[in-house]
Amino acid sequence: MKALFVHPGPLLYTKVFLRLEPLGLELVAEAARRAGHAVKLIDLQVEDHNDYHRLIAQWRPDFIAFSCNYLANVPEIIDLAKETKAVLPRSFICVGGHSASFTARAIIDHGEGAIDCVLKGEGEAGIITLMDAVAGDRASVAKSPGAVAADGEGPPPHFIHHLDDLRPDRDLLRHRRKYFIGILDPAASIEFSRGCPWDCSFCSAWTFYGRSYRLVSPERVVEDLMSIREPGVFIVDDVAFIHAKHGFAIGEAIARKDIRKKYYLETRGDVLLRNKEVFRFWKSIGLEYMFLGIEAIDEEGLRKFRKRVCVSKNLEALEFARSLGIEVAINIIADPDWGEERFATIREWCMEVPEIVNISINTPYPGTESWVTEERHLCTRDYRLFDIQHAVLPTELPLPVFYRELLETQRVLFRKHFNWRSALLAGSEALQLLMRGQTNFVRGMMLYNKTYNLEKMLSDHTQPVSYEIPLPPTDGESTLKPPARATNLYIHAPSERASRHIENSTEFGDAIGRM
Ligand code: B12
Ligand code: SF4
Repeated sequence: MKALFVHPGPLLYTKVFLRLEPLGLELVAEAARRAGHAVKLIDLQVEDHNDYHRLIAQWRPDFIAFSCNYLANVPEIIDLAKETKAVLPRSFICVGGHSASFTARAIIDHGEGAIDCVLKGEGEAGIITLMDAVAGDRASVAKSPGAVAADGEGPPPHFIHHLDDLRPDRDLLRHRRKYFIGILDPAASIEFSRGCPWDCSFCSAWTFYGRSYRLVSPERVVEDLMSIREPGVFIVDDVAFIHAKHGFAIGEAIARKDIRKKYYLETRGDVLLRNKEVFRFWKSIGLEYMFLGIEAIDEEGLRKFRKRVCVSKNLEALEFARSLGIEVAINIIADPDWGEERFATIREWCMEVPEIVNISINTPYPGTESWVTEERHLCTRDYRLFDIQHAVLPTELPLPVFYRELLETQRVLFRKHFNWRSALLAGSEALQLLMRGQTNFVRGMMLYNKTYNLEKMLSDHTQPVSYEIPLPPTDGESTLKPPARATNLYIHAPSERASRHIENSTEFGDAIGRM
């Protein structure tokens, strides 16, 4: 079959701070290619809908697969599927990815016949069986593992056998120089591990992968890295280097091969403190930027999110990262019940720390525990607003005042960051980027005010809504109180505690862990 894999358009962040290669889709596409299908990939973060329609008209694929990691992309994907079905009525259209897995039935319903199937879970595992069913007996589609179709649902999705078996088809991308993260421009993405053994209430990484945590071997990582041409590398792992041994083994293999890259990764404060030597070593081989999900600066907030880490540990982690000379970005979650005073306190705190601070808004997501435990009612069901930059729960302050405070806080932080960047621009790195023809980073910075703008944020709430996110369940499940295990949220079934590869000291060892 001729199979087209499609990544939807840009998100708010993507326009300013980063735009990453669609690694998950490259992996799924490569699995299909290896099974003998002709494969193409289009990324609408860097191409537009006209390019998509032109490709559809010229190549006339039999199988079109959309990647839907983010809820905010759901309406775009549904409209594209409908437009495609109108011109290629015999094509088979499927949607997969993180968010699609948690909203599968709703996506089929919104599609009104245009979407033949949602494939839940890890795409590499399910795509071949699904494509075999499509090429052979379409009536058996609904029996494929992970498949949800109008006429039924298959058994739960399988895990792939081993992460080392996977290869992303990096050559499928037509505009590789368009991917960047901050000053790492251009940047490629790579995976060292998959899944997360923690269970924060606002996050769906653990419910998607059944709280499993699997590793790619150092040999395989190095092989993949050697095929990457970009000087910058974004490590996509939810929590990098949970296991010191694994982190060292990869780092040493990289040093032996003398691979020189600049890296960006995300991790937790407690992991950073527990594995200091690993991060120190990684600094010596090119680790330049790190993202720490701090989320709250008070114990109550951390407890609410079930981060299983305390404020003092997070602050100690920041100290340590600073001492290594790594540039750190952190995230703080603003709650819709915040008032002006709370924003002012956060602004003050953020100005005191040298880190780049990102502020997101507490947003319950399908697949997270907060989705079923949140007692406040959603004030919008527009998928496009579920991007943690818009308030989907009622705000205590009038909405325009809440956004004014939020944007003011973000702007203060951006200016703090941008001043520093401006200095760079005048002299060194950014200028070098421009001279090499890499304009992503500089262009992103220039789009900041246009993207993060009060009028625009407010008008986003008044747009006509074609598709509404389904409401959280009300039949008993919604009475779950943390730390109750929301077992029926899982996409991949959870495995035994022993297979989660996490040390007791991390999970249960401190005061927060027992709460
Ligand atoms: C990079 C990234 C981003 C980037 C995206 C940049 C870009 N597009 O250029 C940025 C920073 C913008 C971002 C933002 C957000 N992200 Co994010 N992000 C990631 C991250 C770190 C890596 C994604 C990745 O490449 N993964 C590796 C590949 C291999 O996995 P994958 O893409 O999921 O693909 C697999 C499956 O999903 C599936 N699949 C994917 N596509 C398809 C297609 C088909 C047809 C099929 C069958 C299967 C399939 O198969 C793939 C292979 O197994 C993940 C964490 C992670 N480790 O996955 C979080 C993650 C996806 N993000 C998440 C979240 C919550 C967000 C945010 C809401 C806030 C936040 N906490 O960061 C925002 C808001 C986005 C929005 N506006 O809606 C969640 C889940 C999203 C959700 N729907 O619940 C994740 C899992 C992180 C987490 N632990 O919370 N994110
Ligand atoms: S540690 Fe990070 S990835 Fe893991 S559950 Fe918590 S927020 Fe999600």
